[in-house]
Amino acid sequence: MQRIFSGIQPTGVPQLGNYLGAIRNWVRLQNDHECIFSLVDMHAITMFQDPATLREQTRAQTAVLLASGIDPKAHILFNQSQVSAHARLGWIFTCVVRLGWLNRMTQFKDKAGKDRENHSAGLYTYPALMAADILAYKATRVPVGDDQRQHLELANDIAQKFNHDYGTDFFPQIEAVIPPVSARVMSLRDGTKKMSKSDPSEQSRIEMTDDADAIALKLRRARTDPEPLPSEIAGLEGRAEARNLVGIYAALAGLSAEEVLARHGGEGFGPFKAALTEVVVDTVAPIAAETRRLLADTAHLDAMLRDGARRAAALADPIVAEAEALVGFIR
Ligand code: AQP
Repeated sequence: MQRIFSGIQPTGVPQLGNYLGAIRNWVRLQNDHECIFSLVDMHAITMFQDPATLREQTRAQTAVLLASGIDPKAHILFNQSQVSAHARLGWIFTCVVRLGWLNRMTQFKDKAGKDRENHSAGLYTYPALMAADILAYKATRVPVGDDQRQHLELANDIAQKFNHDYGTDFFPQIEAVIPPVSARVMSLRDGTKKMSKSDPSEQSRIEMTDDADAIALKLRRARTDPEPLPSEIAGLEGRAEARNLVGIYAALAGLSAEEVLARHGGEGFGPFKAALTEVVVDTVAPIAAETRRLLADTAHLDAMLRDGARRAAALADPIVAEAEALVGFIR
């Protein structure tokens, strides 16, 4: 059975893009893969996080993952900082990755913006730690949204350079598993920006803990253009917001964008948004309710993360110890 690793940053409440681009895929992959899922809190602090909020968000995300159908007994679910193998291999990879490679990463440019000098070195070297997250388990498949494609290509470059430098074939190549539809859900306020859990505007995203009223309000306020929906896919050209809402509907209803347009083409956004609200609420409301129930017992969530971390460490420690020996560290 192939081994999968994937992570999510506890930088806020998971949003619909995280769900459609990653979490939903994770749940399906559990059927025929050995899965390791992580709340990557070490990545989260590459941008400052208030400590109490970080703890709260780590638990909230754990609860959303469980409510979405992640099975922590058959698979592994843990928070990254509890398994030291990530930091150890992350450092080795920071020494393998080239500055020129990191300079090309568009996520750093997007997140740092013009104020590059004032961001943490961790935000810049983030892809080296991400490569370590995966390769500490020699995982070969990584389910992610389209925004992470470039980081996975870099992880393969790092693995290849490590193997070359140390004369080994120790680390395998990684394959990205990117969902065919809604690999990139866009902001409700700006169809050219991806939906993000740390976007300052809460109106820009559907959170996986939103209730039906909040979802309806956010979708009513979602930016659109004055034209009705087209009946053909070509009519979405240059209409980023319309394309995004159609894409969300399609992903949640299990339809293609063409099928959505065949049903709703010619409608104004008023009725379409009402239909979309129903589809979104059908998926999100039960997850939100179960999340609230799970969050009532934080001691249970913490114990579950500790158990996951113990099992993750049992897999990663021997692999990372072997990498350390290849590098020349005495043990
Ligand atoms: N808008 C999106 N559409 C599709 N997939 C998405 N993902 C994130 N946003 C979208 C996927 O969710 C997984 C976990 O993401 P992450 O938490 O590691 O970091 P991120 O990609 O930076 O997500 P956010 O929500 O934008 O977080 P912040 O605001 O903290 O930067 C990944 O597989 C990602 O592809």
